[in-house]
Amino acid sequence: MALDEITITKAIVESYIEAFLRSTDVDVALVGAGPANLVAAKKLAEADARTVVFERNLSVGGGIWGGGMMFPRIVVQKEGCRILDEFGVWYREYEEGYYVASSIETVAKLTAGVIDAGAEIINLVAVEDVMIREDERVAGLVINWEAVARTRLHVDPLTVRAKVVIDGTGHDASVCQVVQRKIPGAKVGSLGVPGERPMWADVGERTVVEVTQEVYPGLIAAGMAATAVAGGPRMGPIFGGMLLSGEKAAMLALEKLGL
Ligand code: 48F
Repeated sequence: MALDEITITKAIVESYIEAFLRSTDVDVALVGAGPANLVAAKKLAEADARTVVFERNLSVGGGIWGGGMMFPRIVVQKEGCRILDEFGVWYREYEEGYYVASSIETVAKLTAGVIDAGAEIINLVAVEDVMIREDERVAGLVINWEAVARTRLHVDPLTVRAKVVIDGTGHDASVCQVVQRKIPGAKVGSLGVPGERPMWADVGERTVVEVTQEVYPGLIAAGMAATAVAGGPRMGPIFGGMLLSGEKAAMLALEKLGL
């Protein structure tokens, strides 16, 4: 078969644009494709919520890849293994209650789970702002190519309407920060995004799940973003809390959607 470059070009552009257009009006828009949001996206899509994840980097997976100090392994405590099982991630017990998994397998299988459940993942697109409405609730996202942000080109963004937004942007809590900064009088969470505290794995892991919540009307914080909003401690390369936080964020979003 003779190959035509223009057919290849059209196949790529048309199929991408179709997916992109489907993603402009959704039930849940998730910002960041780290572990918390990958778990949340799978659960949402499984419950038939129209779901899109925006990730500014080329690769999804956030802080999973690097494991601990570039040793590509993650530790998950007993409570989180249920979620690894759901995604089919292999792990072994290291010591009682501590389980270890490959970072690479974890990213691959979480990502495959999201896609198989029917959610869209859009990479290379950064969320730079939110849309708000009369009642000041978050009503969607303002997006642009990450390349535009990195090259500081003056290019206006586009928008996505969403009934619920989940900030899973990790330590930066970048969506929560935007809301806190740009909406006069807004208080995101009860403290207004003070940022995370130094490391304390035990407390950090429990806190991240407890503080996963709607932090502003229409905006749920998950994973490290939830910790940053609540001023909880960081926990390092143990990931059970992130997985369980994602599960809780999805449950809260589904409650809001009535699904
Ligand atoms: O940081 P990240 O992995 O989020 P998480 O789910 O997990 C935290 C852990 O990885 C680790 C930890 C574990 O104990 O402490 O840090 O809370 O992933 C966040 C993702 O969000 C993307 C970013 O590139 C990363 O992949 N991201 C951040 N800001 C934006 C964004 C943005 N404005 N637009 C789109 N993506």
